[in-house]
Amino acid sequence: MAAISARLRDLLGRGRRVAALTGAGISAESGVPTFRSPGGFWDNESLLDLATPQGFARDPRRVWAWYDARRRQVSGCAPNAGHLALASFGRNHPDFRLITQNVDGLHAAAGSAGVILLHGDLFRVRCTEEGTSREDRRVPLPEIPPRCACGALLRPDVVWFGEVLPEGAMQEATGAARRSKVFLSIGTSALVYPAAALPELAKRHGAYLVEINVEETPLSPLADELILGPAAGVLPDLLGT
Ligand code: BV8
Repeated sequence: MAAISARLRDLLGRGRRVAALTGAGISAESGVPTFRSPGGFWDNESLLDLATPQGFARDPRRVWAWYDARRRQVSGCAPNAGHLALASFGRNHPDFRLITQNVDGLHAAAGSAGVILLHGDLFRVRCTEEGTSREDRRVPLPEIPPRCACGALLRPDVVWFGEVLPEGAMQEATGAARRSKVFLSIGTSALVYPAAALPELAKRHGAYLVEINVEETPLSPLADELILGPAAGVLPDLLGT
């Protein structure tokens, strides 16, 4: 098992003002492909065709075929020990804040409450005319691309590249990062902004910055502690849950 310092164990034992940012890596052991690892989502599809408003405008059918396939894939996945450890830690520490870039809903499925969703939700859709958003868990979708009752195209209610993040979520996330005494960056390549700026922000405000990943990332040199290992194996030990 990966080495964990006595200092970190002491800080987490006290458990005050802990915050965590998760990325696709925490869902890898649930069977959800990551984006940038080999065999990941971006492997054979281009980012710009699938995760941008321009790509959607150009070919909504192609984008929805990709999201429908992801919805189907994710609906067959269950939270893993990493998700469950964070949910348990959150129940025992009311000031714990969990921030995620993931849209797979596995933190909520594991029992985490109040998850800050930076990039939206795979199982919510938004009307391109009315702007209204609602839950839609139909798998597979009955028609591609799906349409609103008003006749307009529906889009996935996620944040694409070039789109601003939900204002409330970003405010909550930056507040949590500033206040944190321990900031855990878990399973993220730390490449996508503004989410990737959160660990740096936490550190600037005095947090003990911990990175949990199976490989080093651009964040690693800044981290006070790097724990190399799979999240599902590291987190139950690290969080004592
Ligand atoms: C924004 C959609 C303001 C939802 C995603 C030019 C023009 C416009 C913007 C930009 C620009 N240049 C840069 C930007 C900013 C841009 C950006 O950061 N680009 C990067 C690529 C350089 N950001 C944006 O556009 C954001 N908006 O800035 O708005 C603005 C507006 C207009 C103009 C200018 C600025 C929007 C960002 C959100 C994009 N949407 N997805 C979806 O369909 O999912 S991002 C996509 O990447 C995913 O959502 C994911 O959340 C995110 C980050 O990826 P990770 O989660 O880190 O996953 P990844 O595969 O990369 O890494 C997995 C990691 O896990 C690896 O490190 C691996 O080692 C590790 N791992 C694997 N297995 C395990 C593990 N770790 C632990 N255990 C394991 N078992």
